[in-house]
Amino acid sequence: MKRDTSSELLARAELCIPGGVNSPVRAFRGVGGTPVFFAAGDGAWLTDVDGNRYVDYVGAWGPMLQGHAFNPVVDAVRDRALSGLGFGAPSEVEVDLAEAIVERFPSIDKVRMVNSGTEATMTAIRLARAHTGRDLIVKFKGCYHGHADAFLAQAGSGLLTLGLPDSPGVPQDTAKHTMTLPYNDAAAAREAFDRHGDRIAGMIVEPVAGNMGCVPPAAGYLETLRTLASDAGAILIFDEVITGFRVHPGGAQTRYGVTPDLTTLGKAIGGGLPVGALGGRDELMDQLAPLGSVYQAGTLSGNPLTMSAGLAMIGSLDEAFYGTLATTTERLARGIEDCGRNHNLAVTVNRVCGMLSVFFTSGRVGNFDDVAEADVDHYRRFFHAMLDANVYLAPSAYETVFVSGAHGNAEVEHTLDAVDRAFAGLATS
Ligand code: HOZ
Repeated sequence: MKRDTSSELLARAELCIPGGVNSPVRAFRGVGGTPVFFAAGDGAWLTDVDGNRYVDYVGAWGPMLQGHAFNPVVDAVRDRALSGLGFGAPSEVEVDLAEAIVERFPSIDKVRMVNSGTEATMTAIRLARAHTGRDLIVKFKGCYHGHADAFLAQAGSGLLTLGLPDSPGVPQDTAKHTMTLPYNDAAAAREAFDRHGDRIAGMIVEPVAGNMGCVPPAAGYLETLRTLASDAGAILIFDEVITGFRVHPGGAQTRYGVTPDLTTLGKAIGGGLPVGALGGRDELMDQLAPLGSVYQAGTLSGNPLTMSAGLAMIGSLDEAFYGTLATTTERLARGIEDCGRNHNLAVTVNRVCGMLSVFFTSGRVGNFDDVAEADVDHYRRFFHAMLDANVYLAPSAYETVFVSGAHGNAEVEHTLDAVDRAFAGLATS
């Protein structure tokens, strides 16, 4: 397959953009080779600048729940754009989207819009610290909460892809206030709270981890975190930037029945445009300026184009959508497991509605240590075999496959056929 135009664009990009990309995982350092530059997306398909077409499982890293160029979202953005791109002042559509979120998330009385997941998580821990008068933040190894200083210890996503333990430039004085625990390990969490509970301001977790691949919570784990935080007077923050509106209309918190104090959202609520949000009960949210003294602000926050896109997206997510998304995810997961068995390959496929991950290892993958056992070289070869068979997966063994409502029978069959051939190649080499 020819990708000459992508190569030419990369050469140009490398002269004016660090690494040629605006977010590091896109550079293909985790899998080798040249990043593909895309020209267009429609439904479950992407078209690259050389005219090749791929079934897309990145979905812009999550927001494209209905596939690319979804008509209701495109129409909403086009209509809104004709009335002005932004005012830096309140507009009705911000209220509409906030109401739609509050209606679906029982833990959220109020929501503040920001422009990225990173802004949302930064604000969440500021609020937790202000509310408790404590400094310590607990996070989990392999979870990723954006690139603010406090979160760059043993983080997932790009840091795992590039093999970086954390980032230079984070002051020791900041890093010392972050404690990192193993994910899905209730005993480790209990021990940390026994020893440091009265110093912990907040605990932030991806209720389904999506940045070390997809790693669902063990039974009872989220409940344990809830109890520990409540008993210690600490704030429990669910980072639902990925899972919000994907695994359930009310997020992972509704799916698993565990209520956090604060929730961060992003991706789907912007319909594909840049967005983040922070929500929680009144008592906490009213501490944000202008009602309270916890400062947070943003010129582009609540941008009407973004709000319109998000509202159209959320409005399209009915029961039938979630039924289809769950079925498609399960068909893909089982199909990949079957291919693994047929070719005698050690493969574990984790999944939760709309998310799945293929780990080249046998046995359960429940935390980062299990993820690290998987064969990354197999993933690299799998990725390229799939790419050459017109299937675009995340260019990293540590990201999630995102399924959308636009993935139908034809896409599933095309994908499983490609997996079968890719696994045959892995098995014989
Ligand atoms: N950190 C993002 C995935 N978890 C990657 C974002 C991007 O490259 O667009």
